[in-house]
Amino acid sequence: MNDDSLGLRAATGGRGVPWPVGADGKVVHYGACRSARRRLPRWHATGRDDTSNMSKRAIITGITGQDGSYLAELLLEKGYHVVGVVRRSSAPNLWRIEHLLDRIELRPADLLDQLSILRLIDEVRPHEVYNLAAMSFVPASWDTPLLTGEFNSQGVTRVLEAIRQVDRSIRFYQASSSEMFGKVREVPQSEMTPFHPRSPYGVSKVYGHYITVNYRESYDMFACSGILFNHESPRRGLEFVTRKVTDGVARIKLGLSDSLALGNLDAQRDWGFAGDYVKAMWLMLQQPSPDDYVVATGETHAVRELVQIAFEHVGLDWERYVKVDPRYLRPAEVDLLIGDPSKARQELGWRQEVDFRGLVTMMVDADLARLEKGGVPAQPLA
Ligand code: NAP
Ligand code: G4F
Repeated sequence: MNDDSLGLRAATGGRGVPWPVGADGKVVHYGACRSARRRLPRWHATGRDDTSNMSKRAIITGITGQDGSYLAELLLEKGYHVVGVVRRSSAPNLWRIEHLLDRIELRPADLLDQLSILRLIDEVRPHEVYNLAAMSFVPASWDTPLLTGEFNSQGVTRVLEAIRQVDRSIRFYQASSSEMFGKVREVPQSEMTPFHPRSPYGVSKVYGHYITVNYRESYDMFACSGILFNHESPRRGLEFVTRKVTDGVARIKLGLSDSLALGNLDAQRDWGFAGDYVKAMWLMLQQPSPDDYVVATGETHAVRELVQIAFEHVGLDWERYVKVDPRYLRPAEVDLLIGDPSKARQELGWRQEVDFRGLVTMMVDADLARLEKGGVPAQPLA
């Protein structure tokens, strides 16, 4: 498959990615044969110039998703050459990165296809790989539990294995999730809290987390797992509760709808802004050694509170519009999530900038603006 077969010619940068420059200012050559590649130093002994982002290349799997789009923006700001992974689909799904298409390179690969991942890593020779691609919607994981495992568990192994075979000095970020805590064993949840996942999604992410830890411990690879709590934005998929609520509120306000059907209003989540959270991903890969970090706000709010703030923001009383529909209840629920981000704050210097109310009102405003401009639901203008 080539870029053309995906209809991506216009969106795809040149294949001639620059070679990295070493600390001595000389171009680093990796050798043409596999045996030479195997002799490459590991991450702690690399001759690469890690102090300058100007020469760095990063691969983002899941670049068409919410986090991928914000991370691509961040890495471009830092001077990276950004390579985004897109999978074949019957219709392109590029709306979140449309504004970046002339500055990033898109390459075809799929987490289900080991050879495509191996070829990608071998051809791009990135300094950093951010593995954000996943089946990320929890309810869908009960409908497709095996496929969810293929994406979210074996998919991680495929990327790690490709890195191991091509160049173990490549730094790796795995998008782990607070869903792994599930039926929580302690409050708040930290890096030391045991996991008790409550969905096939949560179970699949536990595998992804531990295989990342295992490759770090087995092969001395710079592999980090970011245990991120819920993070949202105007680019969030419409099926997730925050976006469903803010889109619903905007529709009701504009007279396009007269009710909003939701599931469990009592569930509590630690919600932050995706734009803040991608900074933590990058910071993890800039540390002297690899580790795992919880990224969260340290606050929790019920879905009911999210609903109340969103309706209040447009001057409406939520109780007149919201209906509970049992179709949106889950076979097993995660009742309460609240993260302890102390380690990320102390070791990474990470801080959130957008608070919960700021996040909800930002999303309502963005949905109002989109709908007023006639934006279609699947392709928000934000
Ligand atoms: P998202 O918007 O659903 O994006 C998922 C991305 O994965 C999309 O780009 C999708 O591509 C891609 N993808 C899915 N299956 C793939 C495959 N087989 N091969 C290649 N790409 C594939 O998710 P997100 O909110 O940005 O989350 C990013 C990551 O963080 C996910 O791993 C998620 O599980 C994890 N996470 C998210 C949160 C959160 O609150 N957002 C919290 C913790 C962890 P298409 O466009 O082709 O569908
Ligand atoms: O927005 P949600 O669908 O997100 P959920 O299940 O917490 O998962 C998200 O966050 C995880 C991190 O903890 C990520 F790993 C995962 O990829 C995803 O990004 O649901 C949040 C809560 C749930 O308790 C759900 O039962 O909202 C409740 N809820 C109530 N009514 C609803 C609805 N959720 C959805 N999607 N739709 C409803 O109508």
